[in-house]
Amino acid sequence: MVEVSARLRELVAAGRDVAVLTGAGMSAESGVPTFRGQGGFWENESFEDLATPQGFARDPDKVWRWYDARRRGVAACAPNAGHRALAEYQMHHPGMKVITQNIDGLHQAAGSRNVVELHGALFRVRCTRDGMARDDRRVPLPDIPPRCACGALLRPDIVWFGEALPQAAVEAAFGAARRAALFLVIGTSAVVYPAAGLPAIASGAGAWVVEINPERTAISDQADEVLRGPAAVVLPALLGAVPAATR
Ligand code: BJW
Repeated sequence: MVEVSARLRELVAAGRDVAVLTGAGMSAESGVPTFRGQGGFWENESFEDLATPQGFARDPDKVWRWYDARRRGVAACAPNAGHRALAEYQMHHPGMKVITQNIDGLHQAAGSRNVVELHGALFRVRCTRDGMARDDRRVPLPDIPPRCACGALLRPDIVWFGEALPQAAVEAAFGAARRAALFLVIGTSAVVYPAAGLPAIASGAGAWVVEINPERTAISDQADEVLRGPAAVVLPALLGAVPAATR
């Protein structure tokens, strides 16, 4: 049973200017590991080695072996009930904006449209010579490290620490946060910027900010409402209550 305020119920039913920001916890129940905390990637791995341009320059083989393993892991995962609830809600409210820090593509696999990917995509590669990106769903990769047809190294099309986020995605995300009447922050520890700044932008522009997370986070105190629980349980309960007339 998920207790929600009357205000939240009204905003969900109205479905106007709804935006969501998702993080690794969104995909936890699909079997994709999170980054921080128990069992998270950064518990046993060094992000400096695996998720920085310097780490890649030092040892592209090591970085690619890690990403190849993650590609294999995610390829075996499916969207969970939380992804599906968001996608279904968006079908009834096409203006809803899904902004994600996740690179796993599970929102799209569930049917969400126009997903704003702030940190790139796991199944996309980019040439280190000309910067051209393209989809690459081969699992496992036949060669590590993979090379472009031009002979240059390919890299994952993912935003590593210290790198700029894609400009179009940043503009779309900040625009949606400024316009939002309801802003859901789902499954993120909210410590990685600039994404972690979006709830404050939304709040400053008048949105009702709701955190959905089983644990307390860096933005819990800023949220207008907190729903403590896993995304795959809370989202169907919250968004499944769309009034019959709008279904
Ligand atoms: C559940 C659940 C369930 C569990 N249901 N919930 C301002 C202040 C301080 C520092 C900075 C700043 N601005 C920039 C920085 C530096 C840096 C940064 O933020 N560092 C901080 C860590 C201190 N930011 C950057 O470097 C960014 N770049 C940048 O700012 O560039 C500036 C620039 C401009 C112009 C030119 C050049 C540069 C880039 C950040 C890129 C982040 N990339 C990563 C890794 C990519 C590698 C990969 O994935 O392969 O993206 S880091 C990692 O963290 C990943 C994630 O997207 C990101 C966020 O993590 P997330 O999603 O929050 O996951 P967790 O694990 O932290 O949390 C999971 C949550 O789920 C928990 O709360 C659980 O409780 C919850 N949960 N089960 C719901 N079932």
